[in-house]
Amino acid sequence: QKMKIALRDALERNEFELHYQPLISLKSRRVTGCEALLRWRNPERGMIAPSEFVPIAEETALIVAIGKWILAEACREAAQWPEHVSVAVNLSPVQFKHRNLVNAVADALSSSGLDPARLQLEITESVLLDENEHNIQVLHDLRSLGVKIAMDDFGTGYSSLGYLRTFPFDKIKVDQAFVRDLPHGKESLAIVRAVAGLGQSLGMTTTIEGIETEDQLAIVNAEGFHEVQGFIFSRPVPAAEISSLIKGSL
Ligand code: G
Ligand code: G
Ligand code: MN
Ligand code: NA
Repeated sequence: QKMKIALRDALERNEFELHYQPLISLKSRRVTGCEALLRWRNPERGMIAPSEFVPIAEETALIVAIGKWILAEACREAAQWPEHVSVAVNLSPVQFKHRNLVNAVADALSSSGLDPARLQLEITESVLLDENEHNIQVLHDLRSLGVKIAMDDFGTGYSSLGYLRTFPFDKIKVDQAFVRDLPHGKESLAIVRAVAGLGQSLGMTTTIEGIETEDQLAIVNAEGFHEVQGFIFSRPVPAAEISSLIKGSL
């Protein structure tokens, strides 16, 4: 309850901010997008990571209001980037339970003027786990706005493959768990290879996250991934720093 009040105050006092981590095209070696990642700058406790407060924001449904702010802020920021750069926003399953998600996305697009094709919404399979039919309808409604839909943390759930049949995702993001033990993990390599092939056959963009070393980068490049994200290129940075990362050659 205390935390709920603190989170509501934080939203009112404008203590949330978005950091951005670049996504790099392996073909052009340019930044093609940035993932928005939520941070809470608390006057007393300093910067607080989302793992510490997003679960509480979800339990209390405050994530709906915070999520609306995130969408508006990310679109406003991205409208100032070069046109070839997209913005990726994480959606919580709780946001799908509330009718206003499609409106929140439409409002963020219209007030920022951002081309809808430059907004990517990242969902995890938990969105498809329950409320299946309602949520799939919402995904279709969202896509009717012209935005792209990505399946995040691919491979960590228990039915990731099955969900690829329930909705035609634009992008699959392979979870960093499969990168961690590369280049030596034979099983991880086999899985990463299979997902790259799967993405090609299904016509989905393949992204892999958590790339930290040159060895890992060489492998995912050889396996034909379209896009990578990871500390090897950049950690998430404040909005003020992302523009120069986008312009600079990585
Ligand atoms: O940036 P960091 O690695 O600390 O993010 C940890 C987790 O927090 C991410 O895996 C993501 O699920 C969640 N998260 C970060 N930003 C957002 C956001 O804007 N909205 C939602 N719903 N979750 C977020
Ligand atoms: O769950 P989601 O994929 O939305 O969250 C991405 C999270 O992964 C962010 O919290 C981000 O900080 C983290 N991340 C991004 N790149 C790397 C990386 O190369 N290594 C590690 N350990 N974490 C990463
Ligand atoms: Mn994500
Ligand atoms: Na992820």
